[in-house]
Amino acid sequence: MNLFKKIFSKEKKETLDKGLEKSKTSFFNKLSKAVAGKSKVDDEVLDDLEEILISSDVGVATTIKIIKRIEERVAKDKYLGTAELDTILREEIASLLSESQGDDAATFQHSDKKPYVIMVVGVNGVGKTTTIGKLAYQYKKAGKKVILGAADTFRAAAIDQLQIWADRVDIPIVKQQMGSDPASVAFDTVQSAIKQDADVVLIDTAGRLHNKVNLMNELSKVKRVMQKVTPNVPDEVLLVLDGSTGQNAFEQAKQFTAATEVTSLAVTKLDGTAKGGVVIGISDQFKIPVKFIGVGEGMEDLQIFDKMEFVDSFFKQVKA
Ligand SMILES: Nc1nc2c(ncn2[C@@H]2O[C@H](COP(=O)(O)OP(=O)(O)OP(=O)(O)O)[C@@H](O)[C@H]2O)c(=O)[nH]1
Ligand SMILES: [Mg+2]
Repeated sequence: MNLFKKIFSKEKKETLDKGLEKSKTSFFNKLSKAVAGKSKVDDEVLDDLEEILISSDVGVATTIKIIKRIEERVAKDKYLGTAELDTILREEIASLLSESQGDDAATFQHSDKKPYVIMVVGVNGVGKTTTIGKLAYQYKKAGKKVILGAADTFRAAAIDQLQIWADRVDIPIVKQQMGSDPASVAFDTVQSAIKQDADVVLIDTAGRLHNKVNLMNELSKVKRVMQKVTPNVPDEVLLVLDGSTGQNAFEQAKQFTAATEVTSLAVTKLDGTAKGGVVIGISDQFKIPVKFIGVGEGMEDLQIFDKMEFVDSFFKQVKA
């Protein structure tokens, strides 16, 4: 089932272009400085490019990969003009993303299994609750019946915030008091979804507990307890990462993927940051599909991550 492609397609290339503007401007400004007065891609240009990619938060490992590929092309073609560097970089980044994201990552596919349970995880402040709200809005718009589960019981404000999204999107929410057992909230939510024949369940979770081990244990427990209602849930564990934190986002991805099975990623706050390159590194390093990107705080500011569109937008000429 290709649910989101349809809704997201006519869309909002403009929002993406605008969101990536800072990342692009910063990247291409540095790049044009590096090649100023040079006609040929030589070792010095490659060194500069390496630095630029790293400072754009692409990450060291992915940067090395990209540089190596360009070196190979330089070696093969003997002469590579700096004028072509943009095009070549674009090709290499696009092929890197294709390798790591597969071909259908741009669609949000899931089976018609009911209810389809998505557990949303990530450290505090990355945009979990907001992403849930935006997703719920898209599902609702697509005619799906959605239920939210307020399994972040660590703070009262967290429950209130999810309630605000439920009201805004006009969908039901299952919640308990602050401090109650998150697993019990998740259990109730899935049970209620089955009773109401809902299509999609979105479970919000806490990003902050007394320590990391507690958090990971809690997430495992939430999963285990939901499975008492119906086997093989959650269908997705969506890890939300804050793109504006650059290298921290890498660290978080490392920790979460080590502790729990993450099936997809959402990278938020790509608007207004110069660290958009982080998406390239994260896709390449974790081999987990980046399904969504957040480009603003509003209900509509969530996009399917389309790797080609992303590259297009990134390399679209920035006005000087
Ligand atoms: N600019 C921008 N802001 C965002 C985006 N996504 C979320 N935010 C903002 O980031 C802040 C934190 O978002 P939340 O959704 O509360 O984050 P959370 O992960 O649920 O945080 P905790 O519940 O504290 O763990 C809010 O002010 C959001 O409006 C985005 O894509 N772009
Ligand atoms: Mg939250």
